[in-house]
Amino acid sequence: MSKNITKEFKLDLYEKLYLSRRFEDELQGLFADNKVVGWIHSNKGHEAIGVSLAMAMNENDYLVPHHRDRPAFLAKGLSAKSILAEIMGKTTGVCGGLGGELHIMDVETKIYGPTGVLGSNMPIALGIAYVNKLEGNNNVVICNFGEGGSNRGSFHEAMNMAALWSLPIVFVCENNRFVEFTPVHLHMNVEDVAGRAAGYGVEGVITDGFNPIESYHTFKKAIDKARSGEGPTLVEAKTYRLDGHYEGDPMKYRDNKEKIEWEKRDPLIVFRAELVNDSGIEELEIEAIENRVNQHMEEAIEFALKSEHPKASDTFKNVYA
Ligand SMILES: Cc1ncc(C[n+]2csc(CCOP(=O)(O)OP(=O)(O)O)c2C)c(N)n1
Repeated sequence: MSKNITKEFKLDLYEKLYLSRRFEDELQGLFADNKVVGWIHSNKGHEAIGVSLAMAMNENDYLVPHHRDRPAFLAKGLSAKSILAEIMGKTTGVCGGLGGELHIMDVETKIYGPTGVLGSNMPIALGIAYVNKLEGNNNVVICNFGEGGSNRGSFHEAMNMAALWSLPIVFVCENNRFVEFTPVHLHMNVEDVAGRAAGYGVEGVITDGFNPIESYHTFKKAIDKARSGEGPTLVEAKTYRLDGHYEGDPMKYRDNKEKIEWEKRDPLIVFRAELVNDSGIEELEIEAIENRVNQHMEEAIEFALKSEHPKASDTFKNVYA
């Protein structure tokens, strides 16, 4: 059963959404100041998916994410400090600064991935789900990917085996309508990734990835189903990538009118307005949350900036093969 959506729940959700957005704003600023090692891929437009998903999970559930899942990392309890320091290549980062943006891994919060190879997280998620089933430990695995990732062979293999073995796994496709610089209709002949689930005898559902409450209910239902032994679900969360593929992408391939229409539905604006207009929450209460998050981000930035880069002699630390 889904949790009741209380005022506290909504405020907690908003705090996590706001933290996710502020994190991206600050990260983009640090990138512009040349403080970041490597590329970054903005999550703007994915916040409602990541946050509602993490809130629908149990603490011991596993997240095997893709490259736009920082909102889920933050909402699952990985600190802004340790993510930021990692992306800036500092020793205080969650992987000691050696993983960078694309390899955020944390055993404590059960975040396993992502990797730089699209779709390579799917067999990993499948393996963890298989172990969970053998151990009978009741933990569910969430495997995230984009609609581009769903075109890979690993998607077919993972869906097939997960269905066959009725594994405790939920596949989450974050369909943001672009694969790098290519709009969705130029790389797929179907409108809905969820429809692909039927080919494996799996339930496929669509949720509005700009609506955090609807997404929360959808994810919770799929996770509860997996936990109760009824097998996998493919959830397609429809969203829109509000920024470029990576920072610095001039986005010449996209229709600006379309972008403006989606921006009007931005959950950071719409959900916030709903809190005030429909849930009777005081503007001051929301501002207090925002101030707290802003302060938290300032501390995270200071922490990451002051932290050290790894030494050259640390290059092969924790390297086993
Ligand atoms: C196997 C593989 N092919 C190509 C790439 C290059 N690449 C990195 S991100 C990306 C776009 C992925 O699109 P999607 O899966 O829809 O996720 P999104 O970036 O839109 O969130 C591509 C093609 C890669 N990393 N791995």
